[in-house]
Amino acid sequence: MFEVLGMSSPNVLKLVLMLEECGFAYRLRHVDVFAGQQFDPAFLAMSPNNKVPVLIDQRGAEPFAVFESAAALLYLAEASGQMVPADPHQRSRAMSWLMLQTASVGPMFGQYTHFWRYAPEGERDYGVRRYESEVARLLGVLDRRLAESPFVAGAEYGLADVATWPWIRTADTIFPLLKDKSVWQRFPALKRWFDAGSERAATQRAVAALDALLPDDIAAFGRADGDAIDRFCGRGRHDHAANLSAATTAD
Ligand SMILES: N[C@@H](CCC(=O)N[C@@H](CS)C(=O)NCC(=O)O)C(=O)O
Repeated sequence: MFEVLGMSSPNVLKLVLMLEECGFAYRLRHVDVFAGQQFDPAFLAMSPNNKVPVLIDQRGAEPFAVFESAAALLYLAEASGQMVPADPHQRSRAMSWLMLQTASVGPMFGQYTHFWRYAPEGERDYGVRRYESEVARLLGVLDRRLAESPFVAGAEYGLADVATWPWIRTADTIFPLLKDKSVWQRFPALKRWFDAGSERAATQRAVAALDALLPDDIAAFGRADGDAIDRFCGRGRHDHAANLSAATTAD
């Protein structure tokens, strides 16, 4: 049995998709990031970067926690012997696309979400333009790749698809950039791949499991006051850089 600590977000969906594709039994446990549960010492002991998801392998004598979603995907690939090619070159190609997801797609799409959703009025325009531009560029990178390859890393559905699909789902569902659905005409190969991914039985089970956490997130967000949102965003009295300068001056 595996446990996933998380919320209804794309980085968490990656793990749920992978667990479903590999046929592992799992349980999802909600973490209230708006209440700051990711900063609890017990959580930080598992995830030192105070982020969800965390994968907990409960099959052994002692539970084993894995942080960083791509590391958790690789852990599950090794545990199952599935979703990653054995051939060294194909395997390397899968790692490149997996790392492109974790180094570029996740952070750029995530910062775009931060600016259009959380930036204070009057401070959002430059950030939104910068990250919207990056999102558009990365959608183009993926579209060009998928015009030449059935799946992100090659001929077989695998790790890189599972890592990337949740962020394309989020883009399609909530991004202002894709509110006008005709934008999809610019990315036909990506759309073909995204729609094929949506039809997979494992994807449908994973999305249903993840969406079951949505009411918890909505309730958590509703309970969060301004200070709690500031902690989540690292600003106000939770601004890490300002607190660093204050501590340095006091020394
Ligand atoms: N690189 C991390 C990113 C995870 C991440 O950004 N998690 C967000 C939710 S999707 C989070 O935990 N935010 C809470 C916080 O930053 O305090 C991964 O892939 O696991």
